[in-house]
Amino acid sequence: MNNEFPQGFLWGTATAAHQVEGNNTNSDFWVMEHVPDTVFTDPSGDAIDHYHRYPEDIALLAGLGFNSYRFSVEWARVEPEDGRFSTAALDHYRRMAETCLAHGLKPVVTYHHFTSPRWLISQGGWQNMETAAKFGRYAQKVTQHLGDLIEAVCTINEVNIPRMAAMLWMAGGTGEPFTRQAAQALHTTPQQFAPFMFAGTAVGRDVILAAHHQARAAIKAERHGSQPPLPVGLTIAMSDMQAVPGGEAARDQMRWELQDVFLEATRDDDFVGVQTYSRERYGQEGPLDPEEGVELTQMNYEFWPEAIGATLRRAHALTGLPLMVTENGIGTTDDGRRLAYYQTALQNVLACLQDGLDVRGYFAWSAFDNFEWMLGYRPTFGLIAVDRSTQQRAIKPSARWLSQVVQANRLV
Ligand code: GCO
Repeated sequence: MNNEFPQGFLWGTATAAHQVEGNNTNSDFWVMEHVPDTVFTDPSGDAIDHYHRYPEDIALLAGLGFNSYRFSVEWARVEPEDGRFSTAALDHYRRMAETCLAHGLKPVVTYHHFTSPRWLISQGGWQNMETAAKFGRYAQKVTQHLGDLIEAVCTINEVNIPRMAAMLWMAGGTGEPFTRQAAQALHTTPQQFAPFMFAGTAVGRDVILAAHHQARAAIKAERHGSQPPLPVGLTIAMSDMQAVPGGEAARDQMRWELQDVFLEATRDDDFVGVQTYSRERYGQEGPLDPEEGVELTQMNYEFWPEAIGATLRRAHALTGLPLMVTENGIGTTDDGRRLAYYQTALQNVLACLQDGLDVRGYFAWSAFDNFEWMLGYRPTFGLIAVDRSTQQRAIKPSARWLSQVVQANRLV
């Protein structure tokens, strides 16, 4: 088997602003992390201070041979109040993109990665249709300010995750102390409480997809003329949804709700960002527990690196669009298992390429150990470890291995 990746293949790692920057105090998540009955294990705090340390961090990634970096712009910083834009914040992200380019990394930029400005939530957040136009306005500003430096835009990260959360894990009602406290702190009601992650209704889905479409139009309108077109897409959380015998109908129904509807909404996009970590099995009654005997990761997912092959094929079959693996990785303390995970995952990506799928790039989640949302700092997804007491970075062996693959542009 030919182990080569295509010329110009994008090799990168991914991060999200709130998970790495630190002190994202104007965001809804910051507020939710600090209410008395918070459901967050740790507050994000200084995170890994990427906001200030991005020059060294980007240099480190370049030193490993990557040719791209996927990072996100923080809406809560760029538009601290409704309609008030911060040039200083926009300049910060422009400097980040410039630093990437100076190091030979092509910036792939996400405009929304879970966090939103506080003011947006006080207005009904991701269940208010007006959010779509506000997101479009913000996307226009960001593109105006740094669009000339960007390789591709992911408008919204994991458009389907609120729906997944609502249908699979977050039963929590409006009466929960956390919801009451967070709603109050964000100047809204428990009934209208809709930070992105909590907008799991059908209305929330429609607002999110409308926001993507408005942003795409705004980005396309902003960068035109002599510049090459700027590819725009969204990203989707896709586990390999498998059925045990008899579970096909339950699986198909869930896959329609949680993946297919969103894949269909990418019509007219330039690419689809596929984000995969594991598989999920379905029986007649719905989702099943991990299979007996299959190794579990820190997230309690099955160690199942083959999943990326299945999800790329599914995204291809439903959309026919170019694809990018915008996230793939594993939370583990055993770096040898991380290396093994990437090895099998990349074999699967290669097999997809050999079958003619148009896969444009691969972004490992994540560059650094970072803030894993509700689970705090315990899960470690990074290729690079961070000692948060000193903010020292340490390259893990899995990163050295991936670095060889990236530099050879073939699986070694
Ligand atoms: C995601 C998230 C990341 C998570 C990662 C690991 O897009 O799902 O972007 O923020 O940290 O998935 O759970």
